[in-house]
Amino acid sequence: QRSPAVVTVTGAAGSIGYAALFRIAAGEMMGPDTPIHLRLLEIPSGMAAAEGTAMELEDSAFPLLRSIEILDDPRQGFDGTDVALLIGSRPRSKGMERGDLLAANGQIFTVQGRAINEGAADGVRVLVVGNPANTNALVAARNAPDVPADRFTALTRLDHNRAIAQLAKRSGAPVDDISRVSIWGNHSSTQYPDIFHARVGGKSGASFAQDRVWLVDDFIPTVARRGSAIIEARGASSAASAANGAIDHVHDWVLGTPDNDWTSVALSSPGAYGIPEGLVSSFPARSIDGSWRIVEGLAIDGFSRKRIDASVAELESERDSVRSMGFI
Ligand code: NAX
Repeated sequence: QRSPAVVTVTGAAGSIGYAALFRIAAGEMMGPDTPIHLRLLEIPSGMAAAEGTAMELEDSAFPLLRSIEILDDPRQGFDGTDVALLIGSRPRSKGMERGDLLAANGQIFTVQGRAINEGAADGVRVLVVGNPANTNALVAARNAPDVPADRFTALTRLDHNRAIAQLAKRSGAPVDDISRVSIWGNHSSTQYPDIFHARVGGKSGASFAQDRVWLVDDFIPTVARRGSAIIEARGASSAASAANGAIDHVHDWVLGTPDNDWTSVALSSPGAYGIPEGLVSSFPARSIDGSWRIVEGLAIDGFSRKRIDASVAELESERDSVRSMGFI
């Protein structure tokens, strides 16, 4: 057995938290050999529900689950943390302006970034799920100056998985015959799901992209607006699939991506592909020896460039907003 991992989940009483925690405790995220110490971090109004979730976790008698703590103090919540899933955030309520949303979340992720900076384990891995995820990750990272920026990531794996699923439907190829899909930019409706470098069974993704009507009017908007379609159908936002994406993300970060494939991760740009340094943007990336490496050297044509640039422009404007509010 490996040494135990301290896993902190914020928003533990919420829908995604509920869908994620049991799978984490079952070993699906850190692998079957790593015992887990769980920290459920909530705000005071979520503490009672988190207690209930903790009772159910206990009642599952997961062999790998060593302890469960329920906390509402970020400092205690991130003390010694190896993996932090930052799921809890302030949702957009009716009539809320985008600026108000960025301000409310700027507060939350400033506090959490500082607490991670003070107390988390060396080598901490942070995944931000709570929206606006990319910019929340930027705020947290900037408030944790002693933690390398590449330890802060945001979730676009759900978008990545959605793109694979749509491509499987279109091609008839099974999901596990599809590789090298890429999500670029922001986790928002401006994201760009890129299939030009994908492999679909024995074929190139580019051969599917030749059908521009399908690509532009169907594939790209279906992936980019899937979250809204699910809210409309379910009356609630994606929870189990988001939890699944988060678990896939951390699993691959810790244990590696499969040979000959890559995944999509929002991480601090080193300036790759002309994306301004420091923006937390989604890139195609491989996990090697426990670190994300952006896939280099992909040819980006005019079609893709235009779409990447539009999403990056949105990220820049979010960054400028949180900067003007003093969060970074
Ligand atoms: P819920 O409203 O069910 O749960 C959120 C939980 O977070 C609540 O229990 C709340 O008390 C808690 N919380 C709020 N502020 C907190 C803080 N400062 N510290 C600790 N806990 C806090 O939302 P849920 O459906 O679980 O979604 C959570 C977040 O994920 C939302 O921001 C949502 O927009 C985002 N999503 C991100 C996705 C992605 O792919 N990146 C996809 C799914 C989802 O939309």
